[in-house]
Amino acid sequence: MNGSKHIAVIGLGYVGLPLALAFADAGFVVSGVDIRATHIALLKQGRNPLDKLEPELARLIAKHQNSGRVNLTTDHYEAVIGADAVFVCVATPIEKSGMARWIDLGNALAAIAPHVRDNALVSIESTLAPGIMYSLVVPILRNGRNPRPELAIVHAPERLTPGKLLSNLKYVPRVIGGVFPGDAEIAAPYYRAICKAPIYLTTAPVAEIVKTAENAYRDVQIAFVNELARLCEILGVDVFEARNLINTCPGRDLLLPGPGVGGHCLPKDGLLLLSSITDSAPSVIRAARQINDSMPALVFERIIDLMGEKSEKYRVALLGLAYKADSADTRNSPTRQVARLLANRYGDVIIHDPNIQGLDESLATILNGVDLAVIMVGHTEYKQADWPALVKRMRAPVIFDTRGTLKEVDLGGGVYHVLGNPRGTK
Ligand code: SAJ
Repeated sequence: MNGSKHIAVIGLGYVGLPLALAFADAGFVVSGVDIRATHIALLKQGRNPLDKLEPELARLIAKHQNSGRVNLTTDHYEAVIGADAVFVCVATPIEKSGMARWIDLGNALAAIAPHVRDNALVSIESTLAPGIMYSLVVPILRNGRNPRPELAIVHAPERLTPGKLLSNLKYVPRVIGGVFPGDAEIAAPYYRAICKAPIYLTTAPVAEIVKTAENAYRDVQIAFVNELARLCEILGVDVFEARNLINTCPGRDLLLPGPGVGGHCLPKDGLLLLSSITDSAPSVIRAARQINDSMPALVFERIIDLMGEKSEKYRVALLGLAYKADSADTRNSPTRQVARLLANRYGDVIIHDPNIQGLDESLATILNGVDLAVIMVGHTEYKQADWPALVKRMRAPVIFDTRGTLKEVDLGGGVYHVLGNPRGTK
């Protein structure tokens, strides 16, 4: 399959934008639509509205600004009219109440349904709760006609990580779940045109489970090691040392404990997976959410303990606002929660992040006169910093490491505490 095909991408965020650019780069004619006029305006100027740490994304935006292969619009009709395939990439978030919000997806589908041409493919890349393809997506797309043979509909859930959007698209295997027999086979050549990894064909309900369960599983794994960290705190055992030794046993791959689970996917996908469960049976997925959500408060308590009596006058610096290492993405950042708890109690709190404009002063400036530096994210810059020089600038050279990032680093006499070991100093 090649560029003689015209595709439309609905929603140009973390998922839709790299997808649209990958198709354009593979020679397809692409129409991209987003309801955010400012977002479209930035893209039309050749500017990258997303992850500043992904240079390849910026390069492709600039490359296709005038390539004639990418048309950007806020008008759904203009985007989908005549398209051979439509890829729906709108966000499907969870409300504060814990309920999934389907309104954005529903609105996007309703906006395109009357205009998608007969025999076109519609692929839903947005993460869905089990059952949503049949209960929401197909009825809206049907819009008074039979979806088959007039439309092929699949769920091909995205598997992208900020910072690696384009390489994930190319090298991470894809799962395509068809609504009717034959639909997944119609979608496969489109994905083969942009993805070098294996492509697995299945049914829509299986694809719904696969996507939400792969992230729920990761959340549960992180919760396990976070629970272990909490236990080790009580027992005075170094959780990072214990973890390394546990992982010497074949088949044990404990993830890393930390100050909580942020990002767009992990905090919500387990809840989406559970959303059709109405009974109150015990749930390891729900328990994992509670454990991971409790971590910022645990970090806050440790900070209070470390500040001790002098806490009112202490200056604390939280190092890292991104939700994970070497990223500039702050969605659901655990650091924000710790900062809020600290601010409620003491007022100002210093936050640093080398990847975020406005928070990227030098560590030497940030740590000047600080009593406690808290490593919230394992950014490479923190691993590679000249700590013996930095601790000299601190008023009290105390470092609390919630990620184990500095365990092997020379701190030049700084007092080191690590999450999961209250007595853990170097
Ligand atoms: N985290 C830990 N300990 C770990 C790993 C992660 O505390 O050992 C925390 C991170 O700091 C972060 C959160 O969990 O706050 C999520 O981290 P993540 O590495 O899982 O990254 P995400 O949220 O970007 O997850 C994405 C997922 N991809 C999609 O949803 C398409 C996930 O399935 C991938 O496994 C992950 O990227 C990845 O490995 O890059």
